[in-house]
Amino acid sequence: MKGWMGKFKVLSLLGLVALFLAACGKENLTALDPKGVGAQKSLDLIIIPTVIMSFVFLVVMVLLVLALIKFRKKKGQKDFIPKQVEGNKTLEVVWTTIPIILLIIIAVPTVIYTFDLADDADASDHLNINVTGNQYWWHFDYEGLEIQTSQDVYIPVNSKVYFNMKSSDVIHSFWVPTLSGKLDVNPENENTFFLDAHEEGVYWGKCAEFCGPSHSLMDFKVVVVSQEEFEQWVADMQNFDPETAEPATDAAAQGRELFNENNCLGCHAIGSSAAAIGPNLTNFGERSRLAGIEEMTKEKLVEWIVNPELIKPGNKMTGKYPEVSQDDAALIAEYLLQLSPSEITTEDAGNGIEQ
Ligand code: HEC
Ligand SMILES: [Cu+2]
Repeated sequence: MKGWMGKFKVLSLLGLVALFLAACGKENLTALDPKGVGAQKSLDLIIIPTVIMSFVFLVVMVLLVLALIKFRKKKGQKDFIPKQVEGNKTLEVVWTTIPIILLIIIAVPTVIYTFDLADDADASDHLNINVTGNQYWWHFDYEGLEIQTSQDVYIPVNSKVYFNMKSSDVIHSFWVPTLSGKLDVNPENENTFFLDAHEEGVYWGKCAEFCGPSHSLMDFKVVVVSQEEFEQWVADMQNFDPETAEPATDAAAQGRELFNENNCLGCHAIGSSAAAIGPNLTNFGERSRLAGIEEMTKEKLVEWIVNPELIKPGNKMTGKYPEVSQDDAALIAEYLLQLSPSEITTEDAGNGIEQ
């Protein structure tokens, strides 16, 4: 009975591990299907030790099984103490040297890749994006381009893009598993690394450092587009002038009035203003998700405006503006959803995890 229970426990544990790995392996939020230089190097560094360790495991297991079979007590054999062997120089040298060699084989590429990926000597020749991590959203400021955006960051394919990161509050961690490894985002100092994506697409990013109640909802997207599309996007964003852009419909125009009246502008910039207590909403209508995570529908947006706490507990918007009625929220939603200066459209495949 006990043995059966033990087996059951091991099986259920294995089941859980399999389930966990299956979730990790889903498209678009995986480190095992690299689409960028950093992720490719990380995968190499996963494979090398895995192969070496599997080989070591195999050799040890074979020796163990052989020893168990060869030296076990035979039927009818009397009890006796076998010859005791103490100290064997050759053996000890062999089993000390082999692990040293194996560790060197692992260490050399690890150290080389680590320095490669942290190297920012050529940063000034490339596009630089200043990133601010905030509880629970990401802000992106394109250096020299006067473009501010939040939640979704657009970059050109096959091009090194440097991310200079700082936090406005607690420690976060910037992680787009399909494109590269993680980098801590600290309040005290700036950390820099690059992404170099080799396939167009929308890649999901996550905050990988526990930062408060909505930490697990602190998602963002890296939208990788062709060089031409990127230039188009930059031009569209720069040409957009919130002062002169007329709302698409009457409802949207009313929504704009309400947006201005309800203190929304106190935290949300529309246009290239750098003020960013809340996400920049210039291209809100093009975002793949609401607040980084929710499906982008009018209903969800109304829900967010009326009570964001239900969607992201502990967020920094709740309670900081006058109460908004459902009807007013619907008009504001009309206004926000038509904010889309750029013609570049992207399809978001989601993070592959059922919600
Ligand atoms: C005190 C500052 C503040 C005020 C005032 C404020 N917000 Fe926000 N808002 C935020 C913050 C912070 C977030 C990011 C929340 C998160 O994701 O954690 C946010 C997120 C949003 C989002 C989601 C943005 C995205 O990129 O997905 C929308 C839409 C929004 N706010 C609309 C409004 C509207 C409409 C008003 C006025 C009725 C308003 N906000 C007032 C701070 C504020
Ligand atoms: Cu975070």
